[in-house]
Order: sequence, then C-alpha cells, then structure tokens
Amino acid sequence: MTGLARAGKTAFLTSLAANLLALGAGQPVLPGFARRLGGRRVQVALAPSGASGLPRFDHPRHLAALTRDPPAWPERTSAASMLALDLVIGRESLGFALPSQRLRLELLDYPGEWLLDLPLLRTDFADWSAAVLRRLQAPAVAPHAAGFMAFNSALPAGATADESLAATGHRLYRATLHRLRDAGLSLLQPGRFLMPAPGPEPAWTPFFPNLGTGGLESLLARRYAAYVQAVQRDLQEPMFGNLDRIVVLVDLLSALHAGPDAFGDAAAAVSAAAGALRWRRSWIEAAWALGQLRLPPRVVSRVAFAATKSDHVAERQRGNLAALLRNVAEGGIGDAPDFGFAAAVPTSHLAIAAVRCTEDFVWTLDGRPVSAVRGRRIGDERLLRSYPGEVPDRPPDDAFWAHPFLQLPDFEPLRPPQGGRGGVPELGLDALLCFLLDDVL
Ligand SMILES: Nc1nc2c(ncn2[C@@H]2O[C@H](COP(=O)(O)OP(=O)(O)OP(=O)(O)O)[C@@H](O)[C@H]2O)c(=O)[nH]1
Ligand SMILES: [Mg+2]
Repeated sequence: MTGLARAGKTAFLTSLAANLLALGAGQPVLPGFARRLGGRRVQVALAPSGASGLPRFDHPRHLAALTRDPPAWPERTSAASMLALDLVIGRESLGFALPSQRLRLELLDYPGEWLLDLPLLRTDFADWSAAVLRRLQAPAVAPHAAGFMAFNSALPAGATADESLAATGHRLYRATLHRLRDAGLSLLQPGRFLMPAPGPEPAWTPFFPNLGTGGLESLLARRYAAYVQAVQRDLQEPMFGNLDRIVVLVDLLSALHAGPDAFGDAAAAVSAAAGALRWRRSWIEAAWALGQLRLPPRVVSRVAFAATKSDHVAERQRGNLAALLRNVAEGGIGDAPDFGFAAAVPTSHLAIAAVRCTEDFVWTLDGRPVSAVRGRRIGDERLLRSYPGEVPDRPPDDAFWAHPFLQLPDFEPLRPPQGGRGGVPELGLDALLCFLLDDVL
C-alpha cells in the first residue's frame, strides 16, 4: 500500500484493519465483501509481523485516536511499518470435510516517494538528467530551484570528478526537492533523497542531475547507476520486495484544489508510477535473473489505484473521480515495453474514503437541487454543508481552472460505532478488497 505524503495511508490501514476485525466479529460492515464471501464465515485476527524485522503498524493506537471524543486524525508517519492480519475463511457448506482457507494479509506502508523510483529502472543517467533539468525550468518549479540551477549551469561541461562539487550539488538538489514537496509537487526523483531507506546513507548517495561531459559527470552517472541497482535489489528483498499486489492511494481532490500546476504534477507522478507497474515481468527479465543465479523477481499480480477522501464529494461525483483517476493513470502509458513478452497486470481504479466524515444530502441551491455532503468541522458542533463543485472525469482544461474549485473543509471523522469494535465508517473499501483478493476468494 503506497501513496504520496498525506494521501491517507495511515487512515486506510487503520480503517481496513478495524473493518476486517469487525467483520470477523459478525458486525454488518464491508457489505460488498461480505456478499463476495457468499455466506462463508471469516475469522480475523491481528498477527505479529513475523520475521520481516519491520515495525508493526500500531493499529490499537491509531484506532484509539479515531474513537476519541472528539476524534483525532493520525499523526504524520515517517517510518515504514507492517500491518499483518490472519484470515480464516470457512468453506462453503457442501464441503464440510474441507479444511478452512487460511490467509495472511500483510500490508506494508511503502513510501510513495519510492514508487517514483520504479521508472528510473528503465532510464539512464543522461535521459534522467535531461528530463529533470527540463522540469526544473517550468514556471511553477523554477523559483524553488534557482539555487541548484545556478550552481549546475555554472559548472564547466568538462568539470573533473571532485567530491566537494558532487556534495555541494547534491545538497542543493536535495534542498530543492524538499522545497518542491512543500509546494505541493509530487514528481520528485530520486525518492530516497526525500524518504531515505533505513540505515546509514550509502557512500554513493551524493549525486544530482547533470549533463556535463567530464569526470564529474561520469562520477555522478556511476552513483546514479548504484542507486538504481539498490532500488532493483530492494524490490527482491524480503523487507520491501515480494510485493504481490499494490494499492496506490492518490489524493486527487487535494490536487484539484491546489490548482493546475500541482494537479499536472500529481498526474505526471501517477502516470509514471502506473507505467512502471503496468506490465508483468517479461520472460527475458526472468531468464536474466536466473542467468545471474538469482530467483526471478516476484511478479506484482494486481494493482488498485484508489482516489482517497472521496467523502468530500457526493455519491454522484465519485464515479467521475474514479474515471479521472483512470484517465490520469493511463495518460502517460505507451505500448508494451519492447523486450520480450509482457502482459498487462489486472488494474482497477476506484474512489474510496477510508474514514468517512460526511453524509450525502440534497441541497437546494438557487432553487435547484444539487447532491452535496455535510459533516462537522473539527472543533465545531454545527453541521457544515459542502458542495465543492463538479469533479471532472478527465484532466481538466483551462475553462475548469478559470473558476475556483472545491473547498475541502477539515471534517471530523464520523464516530465509529461501539468505540471501533463495530468498524470504521468508510466508502468503497469492500470493492477494493473484492478486487485485490478476487483470485484468492
Ligand atoms: N475526509 C476524509 N479525510 C481523510 C480521509 N483519510 C485521510 N483524510 C485526511 O487526510 C489526512 C492525512 O491522512 P493520513 O492517513 O495521515 O495520511 P498519510 O498518507 O498516512 O500521511 P503521512 O503519514 O503524513 O504521509 C488526515 O489527517 C485527514 O485530514 C478520508 O477518508 N476522508
Ligand atoms: Mg501516515
């Protein structure tokens, strides 16, 4: 499970666990998923995270915050963690002699910044540098990148391999990435400059995009190659590798709210990630791995893209939101990679709200009924009505941006029934589970 900062990852894991546990306790939650189980009983328990060495997702603490009075949202997360659930699914009545089906669901909170490293696996240093330097000149980006760009363009093309130049350029580039993230931009690479891997920083870390021709450029290119190798290696590590299915959480509504630059950038980030996740590994890649006496990398078998916080808009808009996400994710995708045989990974695009804050209602505005939502703002007893506008079903054009779009109030979560034991009010988690686990079920 991955998503950029503030996409709603912690809320998602908390709600998913609470609702599955409630389902196991016989509560009427996740109706679509319960239907898919077709009357089979399911037992659910939190499992220890096993031998992975990753810290365990602190579900009780996050759930307690949501069920406080008034409810509180989770704090920002900075470290990866693992949520593990054991499911025991009974067999249908015919097969009374059959053993139950046991399933261990392990959900890794995978930093979204790292997802944006996947496209680097197919990009060499020169192409990457050219693309980044072009982006840093875009009007919305340039003011944040001035220091690094001034340094980089003052370097002579044939600059020699000098450690202090590499370190200075790296420091300036990294500071630029942080500023861009603070400004709401998302397509920021390499991801580990923003979200470092656990442990000490490797010696090859200090690099930055550069189009020179001398010794400095080749030093930076070698470090970039080492970075890409580390990304590749980690994908096969038990800790961050072995990802079997991926859920990508995207906060498209906030991107729409933030304006055309932030939206365009978020769209580019989603489509870059989607492009990297789209194809099952080809037989050539598998053969190459065996040739290196390594097991071929595990294949990601399903990818779900979910637009989060969709309780900010009324039900009629949520279909548009899912369609917008599909259009954005498929935007930058070309044909199958030109090596070997590759098949597309089953992919779904949904609109969800892991922690629902609002209810739908019909609001009469200027004498006309519109579908709106209402909820309480944090620290306010009154119900606030909200009609943020029409959600476009494809990347919006200039006419859309001409009218200010979407207020997104900070709503308070709806109170979870029975202090959380009755689940957490949500939208669309059942459809997401049905898609992710379809083959297993
Ligand atoms: N209305 C609504 N708001 C949500 C929902 N999920 C998350 N939010 C809002 O989004 C904020 C961020 O959610 P988190 O779950 O903390 O996001 P995160 O991806 O874990 O964030 P980081 O750990 O900082 O990267 C919350 O504080 C809420 O304000 C949702 O389902 N509905
Ligand atoms: Mg978090």
